[in-house]
This record gives sequence, C-alpha cells and structure tokens, in this order.
Amino acid sequence: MSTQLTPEILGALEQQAVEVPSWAYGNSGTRFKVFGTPGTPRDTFEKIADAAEVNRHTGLAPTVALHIPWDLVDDFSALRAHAEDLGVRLGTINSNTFQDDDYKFGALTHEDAAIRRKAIDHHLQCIDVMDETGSRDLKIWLAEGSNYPGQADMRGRQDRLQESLQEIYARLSADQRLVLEYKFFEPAFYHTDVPDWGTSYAQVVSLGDRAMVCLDTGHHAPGTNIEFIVMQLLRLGRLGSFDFNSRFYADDDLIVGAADPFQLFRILVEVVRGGGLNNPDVAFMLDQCHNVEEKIPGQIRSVLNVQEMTARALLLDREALAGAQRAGDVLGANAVMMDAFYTDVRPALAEWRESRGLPADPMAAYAASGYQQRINADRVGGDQAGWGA
Ligand code: PSV
Ligand code: MN
Repeated sequence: MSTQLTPEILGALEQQAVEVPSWAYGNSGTRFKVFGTPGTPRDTFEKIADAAEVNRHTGLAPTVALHIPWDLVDDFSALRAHAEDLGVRLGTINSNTFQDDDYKFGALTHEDAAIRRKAIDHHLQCIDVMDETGSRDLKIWLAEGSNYPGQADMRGRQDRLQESLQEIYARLSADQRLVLEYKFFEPAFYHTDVPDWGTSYAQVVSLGDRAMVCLDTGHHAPGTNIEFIVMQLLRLGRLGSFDFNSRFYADDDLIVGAADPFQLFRILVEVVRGGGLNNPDVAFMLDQCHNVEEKIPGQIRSVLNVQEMTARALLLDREALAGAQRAGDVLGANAVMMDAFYTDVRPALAEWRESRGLPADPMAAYAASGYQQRINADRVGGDQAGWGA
C-alpha cells in the first residue's frame, strides 16, 4: 500500500459520508429543454435503488436526501425499509415552496397570513415525514424575493420570515435540526429574502442551537471567496451542511469539483482546519442535476471528487504551512498549499478501495455491473420522474 496516504488520513477518509439527492436520478434540464433518458426512475423507490448503487460502488454515500412533495409516498416506513434493505438510509428532508401558484409573491414571508399559514403547514408536514423516515435535518431554501425596487417591503418580509421560522423550529424534536440555505438570486432577481450567509446566520441564530446555515457552493456571486465563508461559519459553530455542486456561470448544479477542482480543495482545507470533517454537525450533501450526462455515473464521479479533494486537503502539511505563515514567507506558504493540491492521490485511493473490498475504479465497475442495462429494459411504462415530478 502506498505510503502517501497515512493511516491517519485513511482513517479519516473511511468515515467520510456524502449524502446524495433523490432528484439527481430523475430527468432534469434547463428552461429550454428537459431530455428524457432510458432507465430513469418512475418513483421514489426507484430513485433510492439508483442511489444505493452509488453507495455500493463507492462506500461513500450511505444516505439519500428527499424533496417534498416530489418524493411523497403513501408509506414512508416502507420506503425506509426499502432503503435499509439496499444498505442506505433516508436523509435530509427538503421542503418546497417554489412550485405553487400561491407562492408567487412569497411563502414564509408573504404579506397574506393565509399563505404564510399554508407554507408553515407544509414545513410541519415535512417534519411529520422526518419523524417517519428517521431524518435529522429539515432543509429550507426559499424562492422568495422581488424583481423590482419598491415591489416589496424587504424589512417586513424579514420580520415575517423570523416569525414563520420560529413556528417551524418549535415543532422539531430534540434530535432534529433546521438548516437554512441562502442564495443571492433566482428566481427573484432584485432581492432575495435569504441572499447570503449573514442573513441566514442572523435568522437561525435567534431560533436556537439546532438551527444552522446550509452553504450551497453554487449560490454565490462569481469570484466569492467561499472558503472564507466556510471558515467563518465553522468558527461560529453554525455550518450545518453543504450542498455541493459546481458552476461556471450561475447556479449550474454541475458535478462538484468539475468546474473548479482548486476551489473544492480550498473549501475542504478550511473544513479540515475548522474541525468540520467527519463532524456530525456538518453534513456533506450533493445538490446536482445531470441534464446531459448519465445520472448514476454522474453521482459516482461526484462523491469520488469529494473524496479525492478531501484526501488532498488532508495531505496539506499544516506545520510547514503555519511555519511559513509565521515567518511571513508568502511564496513558501503558497507552495505548501500547491504541493498538496497537485498531489495525485488517485492511484493510492484506488489501491485503498480495493483493500476494503470496494472496486478500485467505481466508474468502470458500475459500467460493467449491468445495472444500467437492466433498468433501461425494466423501467418501461409509467411516468419518468423529473425535477419537480
Ligand atoms: C435552490 O437552487 C436549491 O439549491 C435548493 O437546495 C433546492 O432545494 C434545490 O436547489 C432543488 O434542486
Ligand atoms: Mn441547494
């Protein structure tokens, strides 16, 4: 076994878990076109089966996030048993207040108390689901905001948001958490009600200890130093979860580590630095859509990218780095960072995977498994699931 990855590093990697989203397995697209693909799941049970393949080939993805109402089923205990039979568990429950006509001008922030009531009740229903699935986290992302200056009273909306969140938070049980995700644009383009980490932090901090911030890597303006935000939220003890993905332009939801592997490395360096790795307080999740590439291999690639960059972040020689920083050795410090980033850990990881009974090359193992051919043949009839289906 290569000595590049020390037993300590391998021990940390062994504990790593990345939650996969149910919606990554359904069809998705842009507002221009959603392409259908053979083998696409027709219901939540089939999405879970696909997610279980990702875990089977990587050992990295033991939980699956659900989106309500997309993943509503008659019997959540049957879904839970189905997941467990396949070696995975049901994870974070995502609420959805962005696909209902009533929410055109807001949900938890709406001026109309009846619409706020409906949106709060939806979240309470999500918590009922969590009770059945055994999920810990309720993740809230709000599509609320305005398109034109003067359209909305931003201050009033912020106050109503706090009130609504308080009612939702109060319904959680002692082992459940609320994570509030921020995003600075889309679908609203002038202002959004939770645009940035500061707003999310301000909203959750007054709820209680089990309210945290969710950082979606695609939800920042181009050029934002995301690793700084990671550092700050860890420092404040409020980084609840990541929605990992990558982007070239906006909220592209591409494969994590694909657009900018160096950024993923820098984020993971701060995660390790701040004690966020394998820390139950900080959930690693993917939030991605595979519009043109194959979905299960897209998810396998994604969790492997997270593992690979975590390994490189763990390789960072922190003592040398601290020494260079103390000495004011700018280029020396930067060289220590770059040495870790440029270390190719793929052969060592392949060897290590094999030693644990996992495929050395999970992408190739999946391709050779025949699963895709089987689902392509079996999943005919019924409606294919899609983003929003
Ligand atoms: C919003 O863009 C978001 O990132 C939220 O996490 C949603 O729940 C998810 O996308 C839906 O795909
Ligand atoms: Mn997200």
